[in-house]
Amino acid sequence: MVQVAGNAVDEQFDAVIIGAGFAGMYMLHALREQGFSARVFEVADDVGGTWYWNRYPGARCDVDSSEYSYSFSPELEQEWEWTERYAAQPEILCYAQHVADRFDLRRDIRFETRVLSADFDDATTDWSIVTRSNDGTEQTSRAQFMITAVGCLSSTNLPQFPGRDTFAGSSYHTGTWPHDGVDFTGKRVAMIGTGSSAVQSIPLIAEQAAHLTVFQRTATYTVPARNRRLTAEEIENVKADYPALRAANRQMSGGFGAQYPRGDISALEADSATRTAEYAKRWDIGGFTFLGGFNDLILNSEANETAAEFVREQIATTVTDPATAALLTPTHVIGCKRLCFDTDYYETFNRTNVSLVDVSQAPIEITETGVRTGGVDHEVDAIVYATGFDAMTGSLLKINARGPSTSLQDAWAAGPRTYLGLSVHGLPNMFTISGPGSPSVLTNMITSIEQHVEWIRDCLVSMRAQGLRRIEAAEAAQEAWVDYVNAVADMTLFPTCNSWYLGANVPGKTRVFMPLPGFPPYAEQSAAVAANGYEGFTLT
Ligand code: NA7
Repeated sequence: MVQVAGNAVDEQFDAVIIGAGFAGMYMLHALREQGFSARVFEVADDVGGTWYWNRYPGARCDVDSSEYSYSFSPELEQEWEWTERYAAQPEILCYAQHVADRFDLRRDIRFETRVLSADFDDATTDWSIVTRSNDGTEQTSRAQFMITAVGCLSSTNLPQFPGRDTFAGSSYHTGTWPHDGVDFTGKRVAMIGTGSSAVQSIPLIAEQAAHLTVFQRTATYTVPARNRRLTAEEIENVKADYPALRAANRQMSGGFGAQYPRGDISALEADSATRTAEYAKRWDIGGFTFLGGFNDLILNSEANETAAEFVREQIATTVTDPATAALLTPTHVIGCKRLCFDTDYYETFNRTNVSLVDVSQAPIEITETGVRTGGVDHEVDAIVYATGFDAMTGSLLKINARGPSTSLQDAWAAGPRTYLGLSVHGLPNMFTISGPGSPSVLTNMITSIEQHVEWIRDCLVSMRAQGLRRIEAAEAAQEAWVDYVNAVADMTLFPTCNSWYLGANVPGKTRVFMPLPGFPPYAEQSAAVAANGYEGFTLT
């Protein structure tokens, strides 16, 4: 027990890190390498973050496995062997566990421990962080810095459907799936939602269940994932020059995908036959590259419409029942909600044990026996909520962080405001890895995580070298940054539909476009801020 400024505290660190997913693990490693003491708090009983929680059938990354991995250790890159083009959840979790063991991270991670509140003490320039472990122990830790690594999609969104708690069968959320799996054999299953989690799990649940009823509010665009086993030659080629692949990816807007060709003309410059051939080629490659054929698909609605129309044609030719095909056909801008990748999603609606119900005009009610919508009762044995997350801000706000004169809740009452997506005015010595206002979810998350972790590490090293104790984003710099993020987002088609990027999926959440499009300019800007003596921050 240590006594600090009259408060009984259990532990004192240079930094407390919240979350032991990919961000928290690398942050811990990077700080330890520089001789800082750090403690990680993690709610789960193991590392992995997103990949610990999302264990629903078919859960898989939508970035190629060779790219969705750490680049900080060449040895790690060489020793780990991915088996599939898009790694499935168990393999990614295994990778996270391997990293934890390889770098001996677990000894500084306190698992099954939730942060209840965090208060910054301006007199000592320390955060005082109260945690509660699953065994009920409450503890206060103090640390000069608090670094959040809570993930962008970690706070589940479970809509308050009337009657939700009266359902007599089993209920699941894709984001908190049971660890020993669920057997739907012989069961009637309701699936609410048609985002990525639903698109990945629907084909597999349909194979098992007696009947699957999908409740759709908005039709989704999905492109074939074309997942497959990697060949020994592909693995060897990547490993032969990993640094080149990483460097090329850091020049890509999303921090990944350099291995696939990109188009550098407008979709409107190509004639119709050329455009269709380009989309067909990319449909066959599968994945995000579908939107990479032309340079304006996410900038120009007319150009975008040509890609959207191509997908609509695929739906029409794949789904045999015309009414179901029509219902599955999206009308919004393609890509403004995160594009989904599937294995047999549209094909699944040709099965006789699958039905689709439109809930766009008739909200859902849950009854004791199932789902009621539009005056019709659908009796089921199990309900799967694939209703997504309170993205980007949900888990941050749960920390209950309070600065000397404001709380994070108050500072973000009208939506998240940050400087560089890394720091919030009013909350000194707090850093937010992949926070709102940074490229985060519009990129390969690991590319963005590494860039943020290294920036924060370098900042702490620089402060230590200069004997500085306190860093806070200046209000004017933050205001200018928020304006900049909005201006960049407004140049794109991203803000045009009701996506979780905007917070539109959570009733009552303020609508603000949260991520910043474009990794390379962001990496340059944040490096320039550091090079200019942490311009826009007040250091004391
Ligand atoms: P998403 O993409 O947010 O999808 C959630 C789905 O749930 C989506 O189809 C929503 O319809 C639907 N939803 C949400 N609330 C309701 C209500 N109240 N009624 C009916 N339907 C509802 O979450 P995912 O878990 O699939 O994917 C999240 C990210 O994880 C994904 O983008 C990848 O990056 C990985 P809506 O479209 O809002 O009308």
